[in-house]
Amino acid sequence: MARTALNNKSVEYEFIEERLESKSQLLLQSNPIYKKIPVLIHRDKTHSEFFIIVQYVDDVWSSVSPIVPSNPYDHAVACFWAAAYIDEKWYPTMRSIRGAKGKDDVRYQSEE
Ligand SMILES: N[C@@H](CCC(=O)N[C@@H](CS)C(=O)NCC(=O)O)C(=O)O
Repeated sequence: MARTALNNKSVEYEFIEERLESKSQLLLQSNPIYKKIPVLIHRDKTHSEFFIIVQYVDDVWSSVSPIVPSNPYDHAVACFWAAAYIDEKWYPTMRSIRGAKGKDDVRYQSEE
């Protein structure tokens, strides 16, 4: 889903698959607190947590296809639903699918 933000902005990036059963050194170094994906590496700085990445992408490429509302109330509502939906629904669902299928997961690295 963080990838959708980059695609929405037509940002070119390198997409790196991550095997969550044996996390790479790059992931562990990039997100030492949570050790989770997604992670965005941009200009040698790392960003983690889906909605923080989306907001960062929206801020950096602000002139293209805005994602997060600028109106403070609408912004707060978007943050509320992003947190509630993504953390409580999306990731648990992805975890159960991954558990069922033994699938890999991913992280992204912007090329800009
Ligand atoms: N709160 C995080 C949740 C990220 C998350 O749960 N990622 C899962 C992939 S679906 C993960 O990396 N799981 C590996 C693990 O829990 O060790 C976010 O918003 O990005």
